[in-house]
Amino acid sequence: MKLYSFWRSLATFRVRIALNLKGLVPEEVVDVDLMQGRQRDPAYRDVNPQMLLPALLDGEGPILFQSLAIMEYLDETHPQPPLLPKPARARARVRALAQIVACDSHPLLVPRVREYLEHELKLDEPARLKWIQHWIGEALRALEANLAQSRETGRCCQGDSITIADICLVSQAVGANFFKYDLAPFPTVRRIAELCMRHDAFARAHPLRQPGAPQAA
Ligand SMILES: N[C@@H](CCC(=O)N[C@@H](CS)C(=O)NCC(=O)O)C(=O)O
Repeated sequence: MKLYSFWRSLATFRVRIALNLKGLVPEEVVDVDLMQGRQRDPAYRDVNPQMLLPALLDGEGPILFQSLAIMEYLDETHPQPPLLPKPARARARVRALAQIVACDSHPLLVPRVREYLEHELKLDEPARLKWIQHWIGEALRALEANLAQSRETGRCCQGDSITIADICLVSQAVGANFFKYDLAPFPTVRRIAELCMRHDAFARAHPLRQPGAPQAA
């Protein structure tokens, strides 16, 4: 396996957690520096025409992209431990919780959006931070309300086993931290994030533990 990665990428963080949980170690990790715009280099565009991280090459390919699709692929090809529950309703809930993060919040915070706000819409730094914090908060409020109300919630988002929803929740919590968003009003999110981060598979995947990362974000 070859993983295209960058320390700060929250979508790649999700895939790193899934790989770790499955006990999979890519033979090669290719660094694509998002801060220098390397995702737009022709060499990487040939790998993933969408010019986003992560991308994963498994064997001969074709290339895998989009973190949710990659995590489900890993779950299907390496079923133990499962990252989705068996019952259809529970699977739907796990996917829905994951999508609050990966489809409705995180895409609004990524470099291409921040660059558009800065260069096209001419928003200054405080306005850009306001944008980011708004969308982080929307997802945290939705997660907290669902998790706190639902009988399905256990030690993890869905019962007591780690699923794709927990992986996404952790990426949201770490992203909130990067952008100085206080998690105190979201006790259930915090509790699950803290529980997961005590797990080695999550801890080793943390953005700040990757090559090239600074001591603090
Ligand atoms: N929905 C995608 C999001 C991918 C994404 O936006 N990745 C970010 C890094 S976390 C990226 O590569 N951004 C580059 C850019 O915005 O130019 C996924 O979950 O994989």
